[in-house]
Amino acid sequence: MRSIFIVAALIAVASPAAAEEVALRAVSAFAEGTEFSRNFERFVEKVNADGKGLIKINYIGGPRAVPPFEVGNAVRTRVVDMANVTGAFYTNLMPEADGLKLIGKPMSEQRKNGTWDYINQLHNQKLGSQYLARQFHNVPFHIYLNKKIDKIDFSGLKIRVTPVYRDVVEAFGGTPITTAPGEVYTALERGVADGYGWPVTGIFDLGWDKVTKFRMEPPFYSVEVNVLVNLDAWKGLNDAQRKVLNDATLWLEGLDSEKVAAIKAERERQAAAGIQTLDFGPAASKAFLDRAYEVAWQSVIKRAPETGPKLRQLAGN
Ligand code: 173
Repeated sequence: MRSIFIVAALIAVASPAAAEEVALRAVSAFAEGTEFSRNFERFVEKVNADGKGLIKINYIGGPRAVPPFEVGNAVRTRVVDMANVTGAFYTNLMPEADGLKLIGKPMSEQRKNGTWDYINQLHNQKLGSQYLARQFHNVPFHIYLNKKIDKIDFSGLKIRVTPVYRDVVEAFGGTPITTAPGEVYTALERGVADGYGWPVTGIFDLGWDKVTKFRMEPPFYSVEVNVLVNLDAWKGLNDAQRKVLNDATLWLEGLDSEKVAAIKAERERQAAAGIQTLDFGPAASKAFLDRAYEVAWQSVIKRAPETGPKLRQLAGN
């Protein structure tokens, strides 16, 4: 018994740095190793390398740990300290989060012009969290379909959605069905859904190319996948620990520049896999985009009448 105390005392004396290293538990709302977790996983590696002795992220993993639509609440209640999650998955706690997809300016600009600051305040207040990073501002969404349409009209079609696509699918006559990404394959395979919303990238990760016939043009909105840190956890860090996270954040946001080539490659890969594009020309595309932005802003402003207009003003569209 006595020897245990002696050993413990020796360890404490021998490695003071270890005692100061803070460990944060992190999850991703997207499956491990897939498109929208991968850059976050690179961020975790970087923080753990750069922050040695100061800060460490223990990455628990993807939706098997916490279901996607519960990740926001898990950060709020500090079930986890950090999460990689899209605002679309926590609109129940923060309706403004549905407006983040409508903000497509690079983060370097958003950090200068007050946009990041305002969105961070909203996260502080409503989600008890720090809005550390936002990724994929330059990656758009699409509607993918298994039934051919001859104009942009989803009448009679059941389309898998999250809050990202709900309003636009309804505005064009479709029937929205909400599911987590993990249920998309089965919904398509069984014909429960005739199509789905998803970014331009990532459909190969879970084998959806095998159950997808068409990708509709135009691309719309901006993907937003955020790194959130529970606010108490954030406040508990010292300056050096925060600097490791802030520096890694700027690096993570810079990875968006890789997406230009990735999107081009992905479109080619989809074509090679036999996925046909449905393109109704510039006039129909413009009408679709105008309506897509308008119905989405109206929906945000309706549910967040105090803050929604300010968000729209910052988005500038
Ligand atoms: O389609 C979705 O599940 C969704 O809303 C989303 C958001 C960001 C990245 C990928 C998917």
